[in-house]
Amino acid sequence: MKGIAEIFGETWSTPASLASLRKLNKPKGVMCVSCAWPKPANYSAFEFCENGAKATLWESTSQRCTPEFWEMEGHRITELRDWRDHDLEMTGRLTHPLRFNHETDRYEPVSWEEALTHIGAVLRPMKPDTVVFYASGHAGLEASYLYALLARAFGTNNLPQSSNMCHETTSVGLTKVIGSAVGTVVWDDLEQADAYFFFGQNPGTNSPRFLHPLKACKDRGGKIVTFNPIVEQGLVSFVDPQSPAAMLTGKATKISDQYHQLKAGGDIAALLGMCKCVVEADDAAKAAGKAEVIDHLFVAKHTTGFDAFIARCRSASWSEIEHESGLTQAALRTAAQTYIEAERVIAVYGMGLTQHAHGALNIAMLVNFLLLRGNIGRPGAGCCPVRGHSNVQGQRTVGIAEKVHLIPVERIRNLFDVETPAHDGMAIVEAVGALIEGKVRAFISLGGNLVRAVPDQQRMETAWAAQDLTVMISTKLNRSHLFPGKSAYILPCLSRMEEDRQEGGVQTITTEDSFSMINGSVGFRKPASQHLRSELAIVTGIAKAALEPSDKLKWDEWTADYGQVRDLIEQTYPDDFRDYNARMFEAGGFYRGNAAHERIWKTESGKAVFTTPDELNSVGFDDAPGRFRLMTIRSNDQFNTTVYGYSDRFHGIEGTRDVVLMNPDDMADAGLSDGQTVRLVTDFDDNIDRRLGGLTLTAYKLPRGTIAGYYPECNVLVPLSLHDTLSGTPASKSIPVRIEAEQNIG
Ligand SMILES: Nc1nc2c(c(=O)[nH]1)N[C@H]1C(S)=C(S)[C@@H](COP(=O)(O)OP(=O)(O)OC[C@H]3O[C@@H](n4cnc5c(=O)[nH]c(N)nc54)[C@H](O)[C@@H]3O)O[C@H]1N2
Ligand SMILES: Nc1nc2c(c(=O)[nH]1)N[C@H]1C(S)=C(S)[C@@H](COP(=O)(O)OP(=O)(O)OC[C@H]3O[C@@H](n4cnc5c(=O)[nH]c(N)nc54)[C@H](O)[C@@H]3O)O[C@H]1N2
Ligand SMILES: [Mo]
Repeated sequence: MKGIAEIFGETWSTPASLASLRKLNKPKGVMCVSCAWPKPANYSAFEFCENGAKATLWESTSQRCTPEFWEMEGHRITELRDWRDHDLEMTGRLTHPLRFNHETDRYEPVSWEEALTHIGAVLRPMKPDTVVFYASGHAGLEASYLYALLARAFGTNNLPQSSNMCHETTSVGLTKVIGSAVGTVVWDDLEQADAYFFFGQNPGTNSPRFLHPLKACKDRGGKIVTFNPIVEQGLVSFVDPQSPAAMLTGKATKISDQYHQLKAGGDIAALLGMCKCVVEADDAAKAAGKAEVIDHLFVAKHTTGFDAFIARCRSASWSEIEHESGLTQAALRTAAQTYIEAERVIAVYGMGLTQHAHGALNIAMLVNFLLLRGNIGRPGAGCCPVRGHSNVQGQRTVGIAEKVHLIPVERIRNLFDVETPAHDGMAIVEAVGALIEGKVRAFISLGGNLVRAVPDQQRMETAWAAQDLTVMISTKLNRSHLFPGKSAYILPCLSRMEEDRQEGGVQTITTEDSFSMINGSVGFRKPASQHLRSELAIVTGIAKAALEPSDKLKWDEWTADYGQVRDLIEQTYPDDFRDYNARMFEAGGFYRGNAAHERIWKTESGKAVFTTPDELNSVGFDDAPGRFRLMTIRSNDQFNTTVYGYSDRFHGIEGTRDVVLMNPDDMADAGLSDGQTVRLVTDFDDNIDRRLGGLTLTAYKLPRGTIAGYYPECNVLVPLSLHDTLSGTPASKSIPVRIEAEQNIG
């Protein structure tokens, strides 16, 4: 455990914190509070990564944000708005329910009863569709199911989720082409793949336990090919912390055999180039009487749109492919050759594909690439979107969704006498738009930090504070708390590591990972404060205060025994959750199943779809002199808006996050220099001024025309209306910006 001590300082690695870490991601243990990477059935002694450990220990901090914090000098909320995200976090765990007092400009402690009764009283007379029930992907399946039920019983489908800013492109885009809202691979596939192709996903920082199966792939002679504008250290090499030999010698395994630094938004062209090579190779094989390269049997039986797509591959010119991708024909030919030589290929993707104006087209192109050689729905092959929050996928599975067609309306009616509203609710972009127009009057947030995570943050802050009611169910202080509505509450909840004791005893909660596996999780630590409530208890508390009583809505019984909620989930989704209570502690979790994995395509045509691209890049705006494509990136020292610190060691940036990374040749052409202070100005034609100054220009190995800055600091620059056209996911990886020099002070 030397590594952990080095990372956190000796004080962190107490026996108690080590005991916590040992329980991570094991049956009857606790499911990591960090990301949604799956848990293997054959787990090792320490089934966690540096970041999981960090998130876990962070939650177990001894710092407390008590009511006294709000009484201190300089702690009015208008003053706290000048604090950095990191400093807000460092105040520690919230200990008491709080209500905002506009006269003193501070939060004050309030009893649970008073808080819930008042929240109910404000909600009751409101028009249901003026209220939004947001969820960030932390809360377990039980609390999430009841939260969705609460919203529908209240009369709205306004149930947006953090995935609207994240993998909504997958939910919508992947469903369109293969009929599955989630990835098709399972753990066994990882162990059989001959090659991995990575597009815009960064396992070293965001899902580090993935590095183990990647190393195993390399150990058995497999290949890894990466497409990413930035050289991400985790995709270059890996020292296995679980191998004593590797740790002692520092011997690293090389991860990527090829690393292609394409332009931000260049994936459609890169994939088209590789598909063009596959088509050519297939033609050549046919002419030479050799085995075919395209899996024609599969294509004929399982797909539509092949002919049109192939025609587009043939007609695409190399000059347009090279121009749009920023890669050479030779590089793409090498990558395609690796693809052709591998029998079983897994394509992995993340925010680098989803967060673009044509993100869904990115995903459709990735599927085209896989379909050509039948790489979906057979062992060792498939499509692997890597999810973010630990239960983000599961919350969708159990009803946190704004679209009615995703909801088993009849079962909900039969079980609860609750009539799901017939019209769709709002996803994030629509909800924020409505908020800015003043049409949303109340926001309930089950976790998250929406004000900081959304585009157009400045407009959002003003609009958020103009609401009649804001309710944040949170573990720690964040920027969203600093823009209280007319009535505003912070309701502090247990973290997953903590013991959740209800009338019926200690409760288990469940989560779903990126591979659709359901796992039980039992918290065991002493709660950070005796005033905390579980997320489920807070949800049922609001429900009881805001809704008419009904025999069928047994909020108290459900709170006493979460097993009853699992029974209801099973009755609502019988295909997914068979024998739920009995199976939730199976090693590695139980599989919810996935039709596309069995080559059953739940698309309109009943087939997997080849999509002919009508765009060659995913950015949705034209290049122009002085206009750059800004990617907003993560450091390994943050979890979304939670900034642990200022050491981004994988990118080599220390001590600050106020930087713009830029190719040195671009800098020279623009008359700028390394170390200079600049401001970014969004170059988007909607007459809204968006700018961010005080950034240090930093020379970095990036493709020309592509620059990078940190999320969430750069969110003021993202236009709300620039999002994936199909799914509404904000285009956080290609924002059109200009760079202006600022006067250097001193
Ligand atoms: N430590 C840590 N872990 C996390 C999180 C965290 O913040 N910190 N966040 C969690 C959440 S909610 C999520 S959704 C996931 C996010 O995990 P990822 O999906 O990995 O998301 P990002 O790091 O935002 O971006 C991934 C990569 O896309 C690349 N990229 C940017 N633009 C393009 C492009 O146009 N094409 C290609 N091919 N690549 C591009 C970036 O350089 C980056 O390496 O991680 C989860 N895990
Ligand atoms: N520019 C730009 N914007 C982005 C992105 C990007 O790459 N670039 N990424 C997007 C993505 S992928 C996502 S998922 C969103 C994230 O958006 P959100 O999910 O809204 O934000 P988080 O930062 O994950 O939320 C952190 C807060 O959640 C609370 N919290 C933590 N743990 C728990 C818990 O167990 N229970 C409860 N109730 N609360 C808890 C804490 O108060 C903490 O401050 O941001 C999106 N925004
Ligand atoms: Mo995410």
